[in-house]
Amino acid sequence: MPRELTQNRIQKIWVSSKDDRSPTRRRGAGPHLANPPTVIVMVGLPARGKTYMSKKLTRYLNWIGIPTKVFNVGEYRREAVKNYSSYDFFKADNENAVKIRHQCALAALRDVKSYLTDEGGQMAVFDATNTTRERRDMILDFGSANSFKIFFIESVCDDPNVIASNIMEVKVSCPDYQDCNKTDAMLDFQKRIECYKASYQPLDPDLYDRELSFIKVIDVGRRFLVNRVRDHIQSKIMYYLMNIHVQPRAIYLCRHGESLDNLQGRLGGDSGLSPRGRKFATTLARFVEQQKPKNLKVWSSQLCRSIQTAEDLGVPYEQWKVLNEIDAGVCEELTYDEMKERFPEEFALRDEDKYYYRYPSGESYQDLVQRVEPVIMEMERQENVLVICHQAIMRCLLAYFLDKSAEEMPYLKCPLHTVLKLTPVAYGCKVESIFLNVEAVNTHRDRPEEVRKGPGTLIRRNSVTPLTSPESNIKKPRIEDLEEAPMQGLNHPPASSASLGLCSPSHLPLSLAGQQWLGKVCL
Ligand code: ADP
Ligand code: FDP
Ligand code: F6P
Repeated sequence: MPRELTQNRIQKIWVSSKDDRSPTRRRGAGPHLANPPTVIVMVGLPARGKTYMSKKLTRYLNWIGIPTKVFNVGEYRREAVKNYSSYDFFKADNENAVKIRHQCALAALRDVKSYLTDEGGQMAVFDATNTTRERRDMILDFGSANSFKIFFIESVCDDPNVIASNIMEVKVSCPDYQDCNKTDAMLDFQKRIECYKASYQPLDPDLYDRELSFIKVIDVGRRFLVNRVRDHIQSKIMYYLMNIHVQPRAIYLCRHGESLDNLQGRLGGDSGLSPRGRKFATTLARFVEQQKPKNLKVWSSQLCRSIQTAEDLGVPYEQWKVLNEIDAGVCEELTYDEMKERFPEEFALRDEDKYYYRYPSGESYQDLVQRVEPVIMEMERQENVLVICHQAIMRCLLAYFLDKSAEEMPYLKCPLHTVLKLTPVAYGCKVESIFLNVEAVNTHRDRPEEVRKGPGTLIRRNSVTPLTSPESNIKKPRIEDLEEAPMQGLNHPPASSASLGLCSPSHLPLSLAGQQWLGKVCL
């Protein structure tokens, strides 16, 4: 008997009547992946951009709807050993430190396992050096024991200038060097790298690692080596990594000038600019002249108000249909009040779950993310870009750059006549909001108070890392309880130690070459 189908009221998707649950209560609620969860394992010497790529990739995967989290073993190590004093800690013959580092890796893997099995995660990024075969074999065993796919990303770069500038940009100001001047921090970090080099075994595509799935990013993306990419998401990751770059640049986002429909509070439509909207267009042209971004690429949508705004810049620009505003379907050209009156149920449903809500015969924010993904990919490839778009589209783009969750995205504030200038810095983006001093109507409608107070149905989708989360319920100083019985898939002793799975903090010394162990027994 064919199962009866009903239409899900929020997303307007046909589902079996037994399964008419809110999209937010379904695991992930992103693209339907039939795949088992994947652990992305970073590989490479320190200061090779592993954390940079981990965070950026995680932000992208979350944004496309795949719940992903980074597990940075450095944070676990800093949690375990509070007072870092020198590179001695990373020497291969510092046996106790070797044990601690192994314990930290196990603690992080344990959190990876909980995230992927109990917390709805789909991808976990295991961000450590993972420079030895022994470590990688342990991770592969962990993957097999838990039925997780393992995908390695190795960064290989030997250009001393790149390494020095990476250390300067992020390492000298990291917590390890908080009481240290930059020159000493630089020297210590370089010696730390030498410690790792002594035992580094790069992934070997010809022999030892030929069956593994991996991508090697060589010389900051100048070349790539791709081995046994096995599924859709792995190839998406590969494509993404091939498009990103680290050149300094600015991304300018703004909406078209105020339109005639904006003046009346009408959704969508294709009206032209109001007189104030025209003034904004000329002011934007002056703003661009003052900023003088080199080789600026200008993109607009294919709607009249956005094209009129771009035309006034007097520079070549590209029109993208995918940048057109959200399609409000049967509600196009209504005001919010008219929509509430004519389609009260739809109006309430949108407030209930604005990210997933799809207008009848129209689109949702979730649809927009799929639609603008090629724009994001192209923005990653470009250097200076100005995108003239629309309220909902700008929110989607902004959510990607600022790592905002699905819950926050549809309520991000993107006022008319205001340019947001995004400048990539270290692991994120600096944002400047520049109002161009031309008055405009306010088109922002907040989530009503009564809905906000109701039970939170939306899933979190942003990429917090366990030990750096501002939320205390996510922070877990996990290193303290390492004497617990090792969990399945994590009880593999390193070749050099008979039973590391059983090594509890009580087996560790009170102090290591200049460091202080802050595990339970030593406090
Ligand atoms: P790691 O995690 O390997 O110790 P980080 O990610 O902390 O290194 O280093 C950040 C720096 O790496 C940034 O300055 C960034 O510009 C740079 N970077 C990003 N991608 C790469 C890459 N593929 N190769 C080398 N450096 C990179
Ligand atoms: P990070 O620079 O990101 O802090 O420097 C290497 C390092 O990462 C150390 O902090 C950290 O202890 C280590 O990597 C974790 O990786 P391994 O367990 O592979 O050494
Ligand atoms: O009101 C301007 C506008 O760009 C409309 O065209 C569009 O439907 C709306 O904003 C999107 O914003 P929201 O998702 O908050 O309704």
